[in-house]
Amino acid sequence: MNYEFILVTPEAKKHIALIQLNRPKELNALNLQLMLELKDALQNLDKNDEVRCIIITGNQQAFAAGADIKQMESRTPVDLIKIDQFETWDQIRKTSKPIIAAVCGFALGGGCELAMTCDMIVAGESAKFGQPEIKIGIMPGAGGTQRLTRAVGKALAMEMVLTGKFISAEEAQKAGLINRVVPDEVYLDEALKLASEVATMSPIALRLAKESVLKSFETGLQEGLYFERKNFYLTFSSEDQKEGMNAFVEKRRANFSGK
Ligand code: DAK
Repeated sequence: MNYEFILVTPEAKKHIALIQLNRPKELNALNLQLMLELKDALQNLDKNDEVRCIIITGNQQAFAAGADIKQMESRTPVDLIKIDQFETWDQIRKTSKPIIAAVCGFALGGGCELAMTCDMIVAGESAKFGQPEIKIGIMPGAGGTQRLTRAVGKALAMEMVLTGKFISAEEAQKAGLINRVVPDEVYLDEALKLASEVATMSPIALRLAKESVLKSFETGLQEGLYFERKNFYLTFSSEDQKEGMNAFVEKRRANFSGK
């Protein structure tokens, strides 16, 4: 697939792939084509054994200002059902490798939802997060009411969803929505640093650990603990478990092969 609206660097650094949303004039508004490209890129990177962590970013002005309003404006419910964008978003959510959103500028509506679909968020200090759909007569449709509420709690989520208010990177960090705030000039470098740390780990353990953390959003405690236990046992079937523990005993750095 040739990409028109994203730029993909499969090896931005060792074991780290970078996807840049690339519709700068439209503040990276997420049109259907862009989302299909993103899905395709993530599916390919997920299958690429060299890749252990993926970063999704935009530019200094915008991560993404939401779904493309101009493209959505004349849609009917039947159009929406036929297009079935949820299939695309679901596939993105199913990426098994860790994804870091490197956010600067606007992360609004679908842009905020996309960042929240990632596993960690690093933001430049000018980043603004919001779910302003209410201002255009709709409401969040790609997880905004659910993931935001789980991350920041009811009070702030309600205010953001019902008034469309934006929050700053600093507020987002205090509220638990994002991992760290850094100066704008280094937001991507910091995301790469975090990704580098992740990418030194066993890819199998990363996958099972990510799956287990995400499971906690969907289950009660007992079921979640049971799921975690199975994945924990499974890590012991990997060569990486032997290597990791051996390296500890031998007081050296582990070199994980992904087997
Ligand atoms: N869609 C289309 N174009 C957009 C856009 C958007 N979301 N956001 C910005 N643009 C375009 C502007 O139209 C403008 O284009 P020209 O007029 O120059 O051609 C250009 O980007 C620059 O924007 P502004 O001139 O407005 O720039 P400002 O700095 O003055 O304002 C802003 C920046 C981000 C505050 C403003 O552009 C803005 O309010 N944008 C809209 C934000 C918004 O309402 N976002 C939520 C959209 S609804 C679903 C999945 C996802 C969704 C729904 C369903 N399924 C899976 C079914 C998501 C829905 C949404 O995100």
